[in-house]
Amino acid sequence: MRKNRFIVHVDMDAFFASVEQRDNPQYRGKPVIVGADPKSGLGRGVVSTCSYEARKFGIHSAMPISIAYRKCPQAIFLPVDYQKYVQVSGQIINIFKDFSPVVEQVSIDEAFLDISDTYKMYRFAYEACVVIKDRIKKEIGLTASVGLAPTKMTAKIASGLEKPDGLVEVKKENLLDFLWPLDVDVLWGVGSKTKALLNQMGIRIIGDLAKTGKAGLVSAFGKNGEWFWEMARGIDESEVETEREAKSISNETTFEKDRCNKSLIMSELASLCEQVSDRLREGNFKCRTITLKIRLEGFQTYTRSLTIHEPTNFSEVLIKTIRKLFEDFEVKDRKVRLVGVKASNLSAADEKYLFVDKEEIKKEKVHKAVDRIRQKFGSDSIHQASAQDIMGQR
Ligand code: TTP
Ligand code: MG
Repeated sequence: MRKNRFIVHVDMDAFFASVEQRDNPQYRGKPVIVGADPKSGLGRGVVSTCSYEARKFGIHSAMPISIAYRKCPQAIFLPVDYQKYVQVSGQIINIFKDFSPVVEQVSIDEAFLDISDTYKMYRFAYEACVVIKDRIKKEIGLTASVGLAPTKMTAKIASGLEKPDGLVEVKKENLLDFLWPLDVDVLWGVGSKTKALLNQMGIRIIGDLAKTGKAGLVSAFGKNGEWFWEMARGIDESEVETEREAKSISNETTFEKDRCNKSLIMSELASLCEQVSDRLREGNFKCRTITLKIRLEGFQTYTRSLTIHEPTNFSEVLIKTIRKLFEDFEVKDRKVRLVGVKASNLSAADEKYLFVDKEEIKKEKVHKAVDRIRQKFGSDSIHQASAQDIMGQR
């Protein structure tokens, strides 16, 4: 029989805002909002996060900054100091590595640890979690919320239950009692559409799912249906992945004013393609799927994707694909508020593909040379001639 698993999920509390409160004692105990410049209520862009004091005013991540300003004009508004938070994140990950070599960083402030083989020096896995929290508090000066459970998904749910500064353990023998009363939308893969469908089928809590036949769930939701059925029985074999690969690379821009001039929008998209292409090459990736994101005035957001045959990290291929997606998207007379470009379906750039012709190899060399020039003289010093050509074809 498989040994007991002890999976830990750690999620820092109000991460960006807590770092700012740590570094500026005068902000402690006050509503702090990290994100776009509110410009006295006229600002564009969104809230990245806010302190728990600000949450009492109904403010949350991804809320337009203008609305946050309206709800709490007296709050302390701060810009995102991403570099600082990345550095703090690295220090926290180093602490985790003292507890287990099996650490999976999920985002800037979140990680899974598998402590099944290493917790014994603390006697109990729960005790190891207490020490993890203590060390983060003493050495980093921040609070974290921790979930401990036999499966990854349950550990993640548990860490969110008693935020901030929470610690929740779900024991193997209590797993189903813990899961069954919870709303189905806590499950990975259940978004608002799936939730509505499940509700139509009379399934509201995980316990309802457990009573539903596997075949019915699979016919309604395909592979996900199988996963829902397993989850409802506490079956989740997913492992903590030590070397998690980047799943996608994306860049986006919110315009200062909503735009309807198509050539200006396309020019911004071309520049985003260049940024994504740079980041792909920096990470030694190629992508096959390219996604255009458009947010119109009024906040309706659309995405359109194309998967190409040959993996690429060339900006001109990204631009050509995005251009096609943009032309096929009917903006009509509507104004555009935000555009984004995402590269996914990633593979290692070094992977050798059959039938790569000499022309491709030559292009690769040109791109590498352009990268070197950009590194030396700055990113605006040189643009792909072909990127300009594509722009010029309008
Ligand atoms: P979260 O862990 O989702 O949020 P949080 O740490 O601020 O608060 P909580 O106590 O609820 O965990 O995200 C971590 C950081 O990622 C957050 O501090 C800021 C950033 N972030 C954004 O920039 N935009 C977003 O929409 C979200 C959700 C997070
Ligand atoms: Mg967090």
